[in-house]
Amino acid sequence: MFKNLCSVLCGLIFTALGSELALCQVTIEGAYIRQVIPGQKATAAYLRLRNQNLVACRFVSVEADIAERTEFHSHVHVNGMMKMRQVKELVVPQGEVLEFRPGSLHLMLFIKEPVAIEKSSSTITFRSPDCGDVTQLVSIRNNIG
Ligand SMILES: [Cu+2]
Repeated sequence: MFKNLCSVLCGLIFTALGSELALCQVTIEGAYIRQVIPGQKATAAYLRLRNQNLVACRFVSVEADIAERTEFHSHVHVNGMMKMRQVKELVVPQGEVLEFRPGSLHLMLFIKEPVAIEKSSSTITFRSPDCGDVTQLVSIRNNIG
């Protein structure tokens, strides 16, 4: 219902102005970055990406303030072992939510030291050639499993 209304509204706005407005974009929900443990070079971030755009959105890269490099990672089982594997790009179908959570798909932040240990938050930016950039300030939390 909401999805349909959103599509109609966006359609009207696109037609009227020929440009993209703040409505019906991709949003980041429930995001947090796991606190960096001193001595470690990387940490993970978890969130939900909700696509309220009119089209499927393909994300080709992601960046974080506190990281030199940020990657999409998935967990896979190889010979009974849990391993992380880089995922080059992700697609969120129109109207759907992609979840990044512990033990599954996640963002891997290869951190800048000592910045990452001192800060309590970092911006995270997803880049999509179809849907533009999606940026949010995300807090860094401790004591999360
Ligand atoms: Cu990882």
